[in-house]
Amino acid sequence: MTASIIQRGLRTTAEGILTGNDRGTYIAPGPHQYPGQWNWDAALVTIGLAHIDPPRARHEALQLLRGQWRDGMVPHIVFWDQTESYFPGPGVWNTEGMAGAPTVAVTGISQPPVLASAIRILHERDPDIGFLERVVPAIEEWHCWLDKHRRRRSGLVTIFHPWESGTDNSPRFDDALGRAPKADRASLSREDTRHVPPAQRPTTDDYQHYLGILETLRQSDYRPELDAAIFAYGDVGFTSILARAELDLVELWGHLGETGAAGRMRERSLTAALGDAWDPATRRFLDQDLRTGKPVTGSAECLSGLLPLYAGGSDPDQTAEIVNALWDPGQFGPSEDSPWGATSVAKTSPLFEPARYWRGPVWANMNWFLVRGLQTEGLHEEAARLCNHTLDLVARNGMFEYYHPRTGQGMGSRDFSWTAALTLDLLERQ
Ligand code: 2M8
Repeated sequence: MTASIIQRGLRTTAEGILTGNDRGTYIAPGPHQYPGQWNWDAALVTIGLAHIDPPRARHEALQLLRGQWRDGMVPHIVFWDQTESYFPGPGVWNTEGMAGAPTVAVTGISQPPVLASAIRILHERDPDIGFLERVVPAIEEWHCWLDKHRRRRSGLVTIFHPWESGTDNSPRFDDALGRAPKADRASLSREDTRHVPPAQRPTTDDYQHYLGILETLRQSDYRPELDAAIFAYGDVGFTSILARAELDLVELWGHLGETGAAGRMRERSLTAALGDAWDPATRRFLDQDLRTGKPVTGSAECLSGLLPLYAGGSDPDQTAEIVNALWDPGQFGPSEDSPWGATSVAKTSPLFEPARYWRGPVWANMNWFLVRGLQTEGLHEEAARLCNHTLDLVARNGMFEYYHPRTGQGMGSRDFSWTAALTLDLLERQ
């Protein structure tokens, strides 16, 4: 088959998936399992829709912002369907009536802020000043909230729950999670393992901790002080995504005739925090556990530690190190017995599990962030290589939530929205 026929096929499939997952009020992450609008999923979907249906893309972004809390926080899930077929659903989060909560049911925590970057891509495809006037001030409020409430002095952005990272059961959280309270096993009514084999999902023990943290957060209406949060984790991945989003927000303010000076200052401070997170011994950017006050050495083995490349926050030496790790067959890169990358955990790590969720499988969104980072650094050949590698994986195996690095087999949810959306974007970046 010629390349153009394959590309056309990918485009048609991706469009079909986004249409199929469209619930009207929002686009679900997949056909089953995730009945709600997830924060960074919605932003990534907006990027895909920018190429095929800009008005629908604008709708998706506006809907996500309808879930914004009065203090500026944009939640990790907006439960448009009020369903309990997801655990933990709106009845567990129970935000209704809390001070500052939106009228729609939502969660009390956030997720990586990709939205400004998505809207910049959308605006480049299909400018709409009226839309920017609605969304840019709202995103500014969200970024201000993160700056004010989730940063200790000039440190990394602090997350209060592994779910805020988007890379939920990444092994870098194991120690901090292990110290967190545990909910009763009987209080779990997991729905995820009805859809996906348990071996591909977080363990019951993980879920007990997830719920334990949620219960503690709920006691303070999800707004504990930084020093009181039971799980307080400085996240290089989240910080990198925010740093990039700040730059994109400044650009968007420019279209509205404003300087966006505050965003530029925040971006400088975030990039400086990333610089401080560089560890010369492991030659990696390391997360920081605020409860122990120590860097998390295990984060050196996780792909999110390469995201300063996406932020433009690495110097030439660090960039070379990241690119090397990305392709190194012993680390995150393709190898003879494991031809698909980038793995979410380094293959040499004792914690690498090729089929378990964020502990080894390949994810299209992580590859997309890295493609964007390589492009920004002017490493166009490397960017094209990773872009084509990702499209090849998707073309051979379908648009899944994540992929087995040895076989390329799709796992988790089939017909996954962000994989479809980012395929559309990657096709434009080839
Ligand atoms: C996964 O997270 C949710 C909890 O938020 C879950 O496992 O139930 C993660 O992959 C997250 O990054 C993603 O946004 C969400 C929906 O796709 O699923």
